[in-house]
Amino acid sequence: QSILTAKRIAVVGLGLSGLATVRFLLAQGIKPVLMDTRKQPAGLEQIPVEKVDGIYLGELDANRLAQMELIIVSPGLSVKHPALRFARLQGAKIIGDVELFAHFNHKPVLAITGSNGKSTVTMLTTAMLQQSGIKAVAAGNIGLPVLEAINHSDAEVFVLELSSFQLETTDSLAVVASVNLNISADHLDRYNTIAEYAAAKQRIHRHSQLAIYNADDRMTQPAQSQAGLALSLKPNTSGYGIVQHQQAPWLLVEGEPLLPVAEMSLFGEHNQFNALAAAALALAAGASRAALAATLRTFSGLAHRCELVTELNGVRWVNDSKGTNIGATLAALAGLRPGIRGKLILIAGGDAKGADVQELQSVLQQDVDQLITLGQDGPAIAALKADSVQVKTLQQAVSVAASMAKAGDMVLLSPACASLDMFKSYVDRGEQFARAVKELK
Ligand code: UMA
Ligand code: ADP
Repeated sequence: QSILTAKRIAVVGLGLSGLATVRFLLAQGIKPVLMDTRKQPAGLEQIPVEKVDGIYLGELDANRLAQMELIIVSPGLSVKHPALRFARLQGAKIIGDVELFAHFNHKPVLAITGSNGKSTVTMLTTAMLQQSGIKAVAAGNIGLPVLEAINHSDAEVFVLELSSFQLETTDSLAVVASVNLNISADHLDRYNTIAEYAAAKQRIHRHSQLAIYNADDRMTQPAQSQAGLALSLKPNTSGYGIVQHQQAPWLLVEGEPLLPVAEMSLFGEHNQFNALAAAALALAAGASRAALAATLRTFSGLAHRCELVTELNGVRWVNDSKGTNIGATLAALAGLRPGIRGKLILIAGGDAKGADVQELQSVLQQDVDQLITLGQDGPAIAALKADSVQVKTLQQAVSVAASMAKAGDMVLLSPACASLDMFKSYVDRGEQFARAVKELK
């Protein structure tokens, strides 16, 4: 019985995933009602108006929504929206695009969530499978909507990056293996408590043949007794970790040394953990060990994640614009600090999304030599460290940093905050940073 036999189907939210959902429904011969709370969502002109059952923009009409039997809601919109709550009470079923994907997909799926490291693990896993000759397609929160990916007819495995928002509206996604990498405070503007946020992420393990979790982070553990694999960089018995082998630390995978850590192109301890997670996922979907090692030797990471922009007069400028929450910035500092001879100058601030910035205090004291802040929550972060400098623009932050830095120092943009108070996206913020740095020459 197809979920799409529902009468009166609405798509709420017309961003990337909403538009892909509309195209998918049209191809199934469905005529959906479309809504978006924005007056002018960007992709509106792509919709064939005559093929849909009306487009309603602006404040959601609760009565109209309550007439629907099935509502496919975008991740950017909270299901706690009063109009959606009302519709549910009136009997509407509310799902997300990933749930619809789950109903129509027949290929193996690997699923990745966590507060930090999702995109890195998603791309690493995809690359390991491809290196093994398996056609893997990465989709979901990474950027390609799942209902667009489903059209890749030659895909053999889907590697899905899933946010807590996507998981909230997903019930029946069956996966070959799932991983929940870590939980740290994020998106507390959409969740009342960290427990509520963690519970959304835990849903990834619900129909998983292999639930992979972080042994050092209890909130990632699958709820019931389920085929689980615990990852840890500390000594453990899972067969995954770091071992001393031939007088050097090696990645241990399925109980056998795989590769010396020093031969990985990614740096930082958090990336050793990401490598173990990707290895476990890729093996579950049929990758070869040789391909795992080959990928880890060459994969040097994604843009805007601890990415070296340039080295100028002995000063390294590093773009970690994707450090959009406190956990990410803490990981970046822990990973980078040991490799810095001189001072670490940190540029941070933006929209903290309701997080308690106090959690940065001890690291700001111990690992950061000079702090420059900007954005909406810049003042709260600046207050955590003596002699910090507050600026208005990223360009100012770069020139202040340049005036302080000497050979051997590193300037790191890792905001611990979202970018939306000042930029279009974290990509925009990272690109503006790189441009300002290059103009220093
Ligand atoms: N919006 C409205 N009204 C609406 C619908 C959306 O104001 O009716 C706003 C949202 O609050 C948000 C923006 O529009 O600010 C986009 O929301 P959306 O749900 O339309 O997003 P999409 O364009 O469909 O993109 C989504 C994911 N975005 C979000 O979850 C916010 C993308 O993840 C994902 O790549 C894409 O689907 C494809 O699957 C981005 C993201 O920021 C990278 N994710 C968050 C994160 O990683 O922290 C969760
Ligand atoms: P996500 O897709 O979950 O936002 P990314 O792979 O894009 O994660 O990495 C974003 C940032 O998070 C990185 O620049 C790094 O600072 C931090 N990070 C990456 N992996 C981990 C990890 N396993 N644990 C903690 N922090 C991490």
